[in-house]
Formats: sequence, structure tokens, C-alpha cells
Amino acid sequence: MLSIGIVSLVAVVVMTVATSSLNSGVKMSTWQPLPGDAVVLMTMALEPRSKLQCAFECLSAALPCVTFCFSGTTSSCYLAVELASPADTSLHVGANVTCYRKGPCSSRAAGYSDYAGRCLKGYSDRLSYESASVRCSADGGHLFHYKTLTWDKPPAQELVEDAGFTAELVWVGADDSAVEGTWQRSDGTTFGSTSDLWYLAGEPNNLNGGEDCAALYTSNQLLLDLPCTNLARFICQIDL
Ligand SMILES: [Ca+2]
Ligand SMILES: [Ca+2]
Repeated sequence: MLSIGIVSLVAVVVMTVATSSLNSGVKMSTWQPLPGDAVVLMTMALEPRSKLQCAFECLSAALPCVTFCFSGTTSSCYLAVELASPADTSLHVGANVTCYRKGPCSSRAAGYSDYAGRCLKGYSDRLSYESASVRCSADGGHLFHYKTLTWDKPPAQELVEDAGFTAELVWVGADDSAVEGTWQRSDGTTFGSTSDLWYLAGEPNNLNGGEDCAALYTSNQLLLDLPCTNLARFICQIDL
């Protein structure tokens, strides 16, 4: 049984558009694979290109493109729309074609991508902890809730690589401003100074009695406490 049916409703136009190099910033984490039995309507077939370039073509297409399909064997790229009720599966492009649709994060706020079930965005401007929190709130989110190494370290690693945050400290959402040594996130959850989230044994050290905000060290995805007035890049989270 073929995994994907591609239905030709309009004449398929084979494009010879030169492969664009303008696809920087397009991330596959923005896209979700369609189920294997999904049926889509192919509206345009492009010359072979990479999967990321195919995603870029979908984003920049003049026609409404919410789905693209990509063949891993031929690198063929198809721009498509999903069918609500598939009626005709007469044209199949092969079992090795996978179709992707924009994930839910793309419609929540600009620049957010799906990282394991939550929307994250790395901001490059450097702000104080409070100003960074305000920026995240304006997006309908909050500073990244870094809760467990198992669940949060892999997406953090992926995000800082995508964002190019190399060997620096970026704000995440936790502070001990209310009770020294009790670290609280904006959802009310807390963790202590002996959590394995902290960087080595010496952190948090509340240096000079004035470090109440948590930052992620992007070389190892572990936390340090810093003065909240420091200016740093930051990661915002929108919950799905
Ligand atoms: Ca402190
Ligand atoms: Ca510290």
C-alpha cells in the first residue's frame, strides 16, 4: 500500500526555478510530518532540491502552500494542500515521499518553532531578566521553563545550535528573588540549589549576595545564577 496519494487537480507545472540560497532561517522543526495515509493535492512540482529548500519554497510560494512533500530518493519537491476528504488517489508519487505541514508554533507568534511539543524562540537582543520576561509575555509566552535534563536539555541544545548561541549565558525562566535559595518559575514550580540543573557544584553561588536569576550556559545546557540586571540573550516559550 502506498503511503501517500498525491492527487492532481490542476495541471502540474514543473518549475525550473534556480535553487535558492535564501532559505537560511527555515527550520524543519517548524514542520510536522503528515500521517502515512494522508492524501494531499499536489499543486506544483519543483526541480529536485533539499528538504529544507523545499520547505523554503512552500513558505515563499505565491500560491497558498500549507504542505510540501519531499522524496528522499529523488529529492523531488512538491508543493501541496491537504485534502479534507480524499476522493481520488489515482496519482501516487511513491512510498518514499513524506509530506509536511506547518506545525502549530508557526501560527502562534513570529519566529517560534516546535521543539518537542512546546514552542521556543531564541532572542538575539540582550536584555535584563525582567525586560526579557516582558518580551516573552508580549508573545503570549514566558521565559523558557527549564525543568528536567531529560525533557528540556535536548530541545535547548537544538535551539541554541539553530540560533547560533555559542558558549554564552542566556536567560531562562527561574529566579530566587522571593526566597533566597528557592528557585521559582512563572508557573509556580520550584527547585532548589542542589538540583542537577545547575552547572557543577559551585552554582548557584549567589555571588556577592546579588545573583537571583537563572541563565542557561549554552555550551552544556546547565544553569548558573546571575545578577538579574545583566544583559543577555534569552529563550521564550509558548505552551501548546
Ligand atoms: Ca540568589
Ligand atoms: Ca553564579
